[in-house]
Amino acid sequence: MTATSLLGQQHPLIDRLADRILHGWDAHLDLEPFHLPEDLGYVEGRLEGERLIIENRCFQTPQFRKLHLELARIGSVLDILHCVMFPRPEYELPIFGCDLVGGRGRISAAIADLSPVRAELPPAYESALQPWLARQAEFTERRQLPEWGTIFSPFCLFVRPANSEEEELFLETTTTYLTLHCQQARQSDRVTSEQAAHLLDRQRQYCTQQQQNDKTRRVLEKAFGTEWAERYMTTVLFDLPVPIPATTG
Ligand code: BLA
Repeated sequence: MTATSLLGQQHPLIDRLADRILHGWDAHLDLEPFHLPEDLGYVEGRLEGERLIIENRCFQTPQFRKLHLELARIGSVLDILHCVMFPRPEYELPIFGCDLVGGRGRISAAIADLSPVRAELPPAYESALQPWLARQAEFTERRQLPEWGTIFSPFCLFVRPANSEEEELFLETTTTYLTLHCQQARQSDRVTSEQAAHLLDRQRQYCTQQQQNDKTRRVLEKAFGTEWAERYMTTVLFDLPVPIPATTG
């Protein structure tokens, strides 16, 4: 990593989750590079006099078209971790996503989910996640999902952690989701091209709804302008997957 890397430089919960994600991917998956548009891997802008830095790490694997970890920092004001694991539509896998937003020593939004691409998550996920769902009651401040949040599963964890115990529980829950998902992905079989077309639609819906997150958009617009924010949200954060070639499945 370069000397300017944000890794290990952000809020401790962000540092630790980033570390878990990168190690989890490396330990469980066969990573290949994924190339972002040249100018969007590392980006700097200015927001209200503060320097905004965005740093992206991207990979692909046999089961995932794009594994994306983004770290962002706005001066000393805002620290962000964003992560999505987009499956290839030929595999019936949920979409792992998480977002941590913090400022001035406090995480205000911590969200993690395995979002279904069918009506429900596969039974292996449901049974593994159930005990963690029960533990969500331990958080003092659970947050309400916005309107576009219908893409998330009933296991979605969305909180404002109140103390270090709650930060720890968020970290453990999210790491469990991630590890389970990597293990399930490795065992999953390809589906027919008809099923893949349906999964592709669901993934498009996920991206379209995430693109409606005004809070993310506003931060990017303020620092880089409307057009840039639109391009970034639709090509880097939530790009719509391209249709599957007729030869597969
Ligand atoms: C919320 N996301 C936010 C907030 C900010 C960002 C500033 C408001 C924090 C708060 O309400 O306390 C900003 N997030 C960013 C930026 C990037 C980012 C700038 O990732 C990237 C450059 N968002 C995701 C993913 C999920 C997600 C993958 O990127 C979920 C899997 C969720 N973020 C999410 C949700 C909210 C949020 C649900 C709350 C939105 C709301 O309350 O309206």
